[in-house]
Amino acid sequence: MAAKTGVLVIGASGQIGTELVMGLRAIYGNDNVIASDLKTASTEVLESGPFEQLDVMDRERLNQIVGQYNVGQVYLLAALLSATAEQKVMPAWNLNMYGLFYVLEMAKERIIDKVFWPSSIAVFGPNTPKLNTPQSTITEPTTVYGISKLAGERWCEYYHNRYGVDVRSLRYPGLIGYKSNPGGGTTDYAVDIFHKAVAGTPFECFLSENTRLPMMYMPDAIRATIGIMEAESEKVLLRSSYNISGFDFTPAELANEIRKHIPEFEISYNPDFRQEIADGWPSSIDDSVARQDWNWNNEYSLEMMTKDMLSHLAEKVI
Ligand code: NAD
Ligand code: AKB
Repeated sequence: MAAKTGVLVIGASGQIGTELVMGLRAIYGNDNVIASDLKTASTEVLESGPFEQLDVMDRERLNQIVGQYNVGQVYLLAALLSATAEQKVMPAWNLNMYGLFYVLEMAKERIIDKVFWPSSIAVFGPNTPKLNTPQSTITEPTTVYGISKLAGERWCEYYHNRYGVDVRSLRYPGLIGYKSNPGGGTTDYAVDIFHKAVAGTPFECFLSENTRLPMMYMPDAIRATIGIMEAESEKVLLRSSYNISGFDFTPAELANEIRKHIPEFEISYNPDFRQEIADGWPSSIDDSVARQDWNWNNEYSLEMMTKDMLSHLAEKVI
């Protein structure tokens, strides 16, 4: 049988997908990486390779695309994130769980070979140790998003142990990138703040000034994602999900970092319902298990990320 050369990204028009598709195309070739989403993709994604409109809940269409492109690997990014999920509880649960089941079932049936599915720091909750949160610790999430991610982790491990499914997963912290806007999370402020800073507009933050959260710059997140998928199977010892970490900061610290480049930048604080979500999450993450098992290493610091974000966004404004 011919090798399955297709790589399908589901949810490719979102914050991560927009950048992951381009990273995968650089490795596997433009024609082999199929972007798919409910909504259309960025110009860069549309112009560089195939795009298919897909609702992951439509199993027939999913099967058809997988067959048509001889898909071996699926990156499943479609989900409702923490803030949106609190407004749309059942739709979030259904998408976040059934999307995963449909893809895991295809892997169980050996229609596809390998699955990437992202978890989140949202699997932790208010009873979890907040500082340097370890890989294995209390996971008692209090949001529908966190509950769906924790259940997803358990199902990934179950499908691996019971059916030999090659599924790999990372608990992403809040991700920051300049190529696309975030899609309804609690960490979104850390992207929005840069757009306001570059536009010369004051920023009103929906989290309080001292809310410390773990974050990561998108290039590191893309490297980690492709890194765990490329790692030898024997090295991926955890088939639930790995902690990964970049850096952590509070809104006030991020504003100060931005002021090193834009001294007149102004920030004010008006916490809303997302504050409670953030208060239940860790402040920093211990990712030593990922470092040990498959050699994960982050590259970007808060300082490097801030400089890079501002220079790329300034180019867009010009
Ligand atoms: P996003 O909201 O920006 O993108 C999700 C994409 O999925 C959107 O383009 C949306 O149109 C698409 N989508 C929604 N419903 C769909 C459906 N039924 N069928 C097909 N596509 C559908 O999210 P993101 O930030 O890119 O996150 C991707 C994944 O990573 C999610 O599972 C999320 O939980 C996880 N994650 C993200 C972060 C982060 O900071 N961005 C952190 C932790 C985990
Ligand atoms: C969110 O805020 O919902 C996401 C996440 C950390 O999972 N960015």
